[in-house]
This record gives sequence, C-alpha cells and structure tokens, in this order.
Amino acid sequence: MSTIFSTRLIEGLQPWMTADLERTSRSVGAMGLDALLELGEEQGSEGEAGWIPAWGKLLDADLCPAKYLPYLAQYVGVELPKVASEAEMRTLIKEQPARLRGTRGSIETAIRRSLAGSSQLYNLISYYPSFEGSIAHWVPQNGTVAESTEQAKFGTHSMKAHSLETTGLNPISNTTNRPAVVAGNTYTFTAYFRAKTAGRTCKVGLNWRNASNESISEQKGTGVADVTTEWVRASFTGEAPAGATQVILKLVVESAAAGEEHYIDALQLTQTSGPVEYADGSTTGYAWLGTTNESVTGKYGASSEFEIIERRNAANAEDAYHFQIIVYNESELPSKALLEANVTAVKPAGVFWTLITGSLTYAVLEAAHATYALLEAAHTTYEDMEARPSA
Ligand SMILES: [Ca+2]
Repeated sequence: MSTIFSTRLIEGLQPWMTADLERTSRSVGAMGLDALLELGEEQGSEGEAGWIPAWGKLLDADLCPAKYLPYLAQYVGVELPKVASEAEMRTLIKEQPARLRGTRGSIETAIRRSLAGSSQLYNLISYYPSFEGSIAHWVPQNGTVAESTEQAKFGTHSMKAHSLETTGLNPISNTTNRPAVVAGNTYTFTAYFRAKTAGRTCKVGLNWRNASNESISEQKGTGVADVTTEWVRASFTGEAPAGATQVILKLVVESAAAGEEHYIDALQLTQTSGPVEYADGSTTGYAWLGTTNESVTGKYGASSEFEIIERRNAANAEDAYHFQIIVYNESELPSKALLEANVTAVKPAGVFWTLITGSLTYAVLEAAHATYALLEAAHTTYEDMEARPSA
C-alpha cells in the first residue's frame, strides 16, 4: 500500500483534516499514485543548481526511471529493441533520434555501435576452413576424402573422410594449405568431428615446418570420441618452435575400420592459448581478408575505421543509390585500397547499399539496431539526404 503519496496528501490538507478525510486520503494513496509523485514532483527550486521541474525526470534520458524509457523513446521516434539493456536504451534515445534518420551521422553511429571488441587477425586457416566449396589441398592418407553436404557444423558442407584400411584415418593439409606461423607464438588448432556410423578417438595436431617446408616437429592434442548424434571438437595448443614459419594441419581418426566414414568441419587456427569460438570470413562480424574462402579471417572491432560512400547506380540512375560501407583498419586489416579492389558485389535493384567483403554486409546489417537504422536510412531518398544537415 502506498504511504508516501497519502502521507504527503494528509500533510497538505492538514488545516481541513478530519478522520474521514484522512481515511479518504489514504485510499487515494493506495491507488498507486507514488509513480505519479515520482515523475511529477519538482525537485529543488527554479534558478538553482540541480533543479528538476515537474515531469522533468520523465523527459530526461539520464534521469527517467528505466521502466518509462520506452515511453520517452517515442518522443524522439526511437523504437527500443526489447533485448536492449537499460544503458543501451538511454544511449539509443540520446544518439539515434529520428530527426537524424537518414543522415550520414546516424548511419555512422549505427555502424560504430555494431563494431565491438578489437580488430584482429582471427582464423589463420587460409583455404576453405569450413569446406564450403572445396576440399582441395587435403591429402587423405589411408582413405579418401570428399566434400559432403550430408552433415555440416557450420555452413552447408563438411569433409567426409572414408577409411580404406583398418589403421585409422589421418588426412593432412598440404600444398597451398599450410597456414603461416611465427616461432615463439602460441597457437590453437581446432576441428569438429562427427561419426557416420561408429565413434572413434579423434585428434588434431600440427606439423611445424620451416620455410623450406621441412618438418621440425609434430604435436597432437588430446583425443575426443566422436559420436553420430552431434559434433565434437578436438583441439591442440602449442608454441611454434624455433625456425617454424608454417604448419601442416593434421586430422586423426584412430582405428577407423575399412569402409568407415567420419565428417570433419570448421577448422580453426588462432593465435590463442586455448580454443575460441569458431569463425571464418562468412561469420557475422568477421571478414575474409582476401578472396572468399581462400584467405585468412579478420575480425572487425571498435578500432576499425570505416567510410561511407554514396554512389549512384549507373543502371538505374534516377532513383537508386547505394551506400558502400568500407570498414578497415590500416594497421591490422587490409588497406582501404585492397578492400576497394575487392568490390565485387552485384547490386540488386532497389537495394540502397552494398558493403564490400560480403560477410561484413551481415556484420552491419544483422546487428539489430544497425539494421533498423540502415533500413530507415535506406528509405530516405538521396535528395533528402543531401538536403539534411549532416550530424
Ligand atoms: Ca562447413
């Protein structure tokens, strides 16, 4: 039962207070009018520091009680995502008001918000780490390997290894699929395994090689048993020995019987002291740093620089414009020139933006609020954008 409002009411009515009026005042307070008091009451005095006028809290993005933020957001035309935290809601109200919709500044704010963490090289496997289109440069050893769409941990493809002998399977990468390493750095290699019929002990390992492709040493991680019902991840962590400049990736299925098959997917080599979440250039927030599927993966972060280029679609010059958003970081990711050289995206009619390096398209567009902001921006005509002040 509310007592704050009723207590204040009784105090305010003191000169006329009777037992009946007091009972009435307490019933009015019991109606839950504390919330009204919380928002409607003036604090301090006008002209003095810290003064908050009546209803001032409700319309202040910093002072407004959390439960009323969606209400306040309506005043500036912002739709708050249901998953937003209180801090995110306050930020969105302050940074993304509708009057800035369609402006370059608003798009920049949305992109900035979607770029989190630090920019870094991530998955160092440079040739089809998820087997999405090729299993080239894999030497089967004791069996055969084939691209398969029967199972996939990531994407739609995996590598299916078929044993021809009873000594197990151990495909290794070779030729152009020897990721570069630096002696003294610690690396973690991981892969997912899945049995087609029978579970076996699976391991991953690295064969450290020098610049002449001579073997220096070889190490494997702990075995994990693969099963037919889900993917299991095997990992190995080790320090690159002196002289090592590259590695051959080794996948091992121990004691596989002749005719037995196992699926392998989502290979990852990272410069980390343990396994980290799988990502390649097709994963949201990451990018191929060269040709799709045939280059290492970089992760975009808050320190990435970006640039928005507005460009008229030559095929439909009157009414279609594109935003190209190029994200790059001069020190850690490819140069702007290299990224621009990779602009290959086909621009479908009616789409107002293209982002180079396909994965980044989704990095930005799928970030919940960025999607909203960009879609809203896309609805604004180019002429309108030019007429608006940049913010
Ligand atoms: Ca895959």
